[in-house]
Amino acid sequence: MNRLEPSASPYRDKNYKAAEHIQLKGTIYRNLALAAFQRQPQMQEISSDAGSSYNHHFSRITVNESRSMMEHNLQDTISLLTRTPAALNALLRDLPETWTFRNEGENTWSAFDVLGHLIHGERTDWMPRAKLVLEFGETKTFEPFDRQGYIRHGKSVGQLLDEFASLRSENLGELRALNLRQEDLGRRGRHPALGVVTLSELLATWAAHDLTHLHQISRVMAHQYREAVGPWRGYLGVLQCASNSAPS
Ligand code: NI
Repeated sequence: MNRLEPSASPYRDKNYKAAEHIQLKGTIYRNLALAAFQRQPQMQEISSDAGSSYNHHFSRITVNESRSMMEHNLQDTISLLTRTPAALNALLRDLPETWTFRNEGENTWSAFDVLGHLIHGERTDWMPRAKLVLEFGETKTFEPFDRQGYIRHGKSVGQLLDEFASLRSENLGELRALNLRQEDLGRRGRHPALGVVTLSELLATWAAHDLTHLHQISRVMAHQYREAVGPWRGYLGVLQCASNSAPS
């Protein structure tokens, strides 16, 4: 890897990055729950300022907040998932290949490779797994996801953007058609490496996975100008950032 980040970074180790990618899937739901808790300062004020007579009121708000958090999660997930193809399209279509086909060194991905990976996820990961959870629960283990499982030769960035947008639109149509209820989101499935996971966790991970790779694309593209920026390199966080998905 010809990365120019500080050499002591543990993220340079391929296995570490792979472990981190897997870990994301297990921790994202808990992180979302924590974020939801952190955006409840009003509740804490009500509780501490108004005294114990408001305890009942406080717990009622907590329950309501918890319910709306779950409902909003799915809506928020769909909102994000809907926008990713347009975001990538705006950034990458017709961009010079300097930006889209260069990577960070041997065995790393270009923006083009990331698009291929996202397409593969639409085909084999998210909705197929969601349907497996709903149909078989924990009794049927997900097929392992091949992170390199995409064919890139002979296609243009524009073709991959079109393919991704089309697949995402189909998948979101299927997701909406499922009319998932609260109890459905708690249904459990079995991941080949992580063990038992919920449908809610799977869907939240779908959205966070988009963001992970948007982050990665930004980093890979900025890497192309690591020398061109001269002394400003130290000011640019994206050139110091090493955390991202595993390339393998
Ligand atoms: Ni990924």
